[in-house]
Amino acid sequence: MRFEVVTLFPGLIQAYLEVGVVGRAVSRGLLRVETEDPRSHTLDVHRTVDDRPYGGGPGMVMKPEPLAAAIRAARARSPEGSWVVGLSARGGPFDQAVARRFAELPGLVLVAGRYEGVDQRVLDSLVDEELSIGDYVLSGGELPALVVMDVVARLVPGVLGDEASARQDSFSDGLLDWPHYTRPEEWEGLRVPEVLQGGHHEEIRRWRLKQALGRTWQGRPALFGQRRLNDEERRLLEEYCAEVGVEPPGSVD
Ligand code: 4GO
Repeated sequence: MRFEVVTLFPGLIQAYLEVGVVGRAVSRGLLRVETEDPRSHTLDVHRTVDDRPYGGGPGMVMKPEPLAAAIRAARARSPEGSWVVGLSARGGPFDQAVARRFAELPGLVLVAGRYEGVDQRVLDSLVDEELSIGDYVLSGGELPALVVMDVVARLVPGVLGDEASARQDSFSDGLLDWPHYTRPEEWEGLRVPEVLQGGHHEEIRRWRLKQALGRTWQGRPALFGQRRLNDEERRLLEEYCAEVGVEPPGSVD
């Protein structure tokens, strides 16, 4: 899979690519990430990429010509069928389902704006979809671009190890994670749950599923909107609710 990031700060993107799961995927050739800087497409001596907003008001707007040239350069390097995504607080919500759709594409061009935003005509002409990573305002689209890249990269075959990728599409899907523990067995008077120390794989599987179900129900009940529970899951969730004293979900069929 190929990512192109259009950004005035390519160093931000490059730094992230040197570490961790994504960094390893790049060095193993599973992902290819390139950047395109609109400033390299300016023609004036000051290398101007922004200008004052029509209609007045504070702040500056990314001017169309260098940004459009950068998007076109990135798109020209991208395989046929790649998708151009703008990162913006007014975009649609980016979530795991959008990431799964993107993971099927040959390439993504991520457009990270700065200042107050991007000239609307560039969005209208060159951007296929605008996405937001959450309801807050950032100073630039680079962090959202990295978020999208990281989430999508983890879905590319081979990027995660077998175990981690199996987990990603097993029952944990659509649920919050279960609690994790490592040594020491007791830390500041707090003990690791007994069940995790026994090596009874079936009991451990049930405990984790129960925790994931219970914590999702407690913290993010709306996530159950899209998810049907099987008999085992319903029973485990009822057990969890009884143990912590919260109301279980009403009978859903
Ligand atoms: C994306 C971009 C927030 C998001 C952004 C978000 N703020 N919630 N700011 O995904 C153009 C100039 C947009 C700054 C950018």
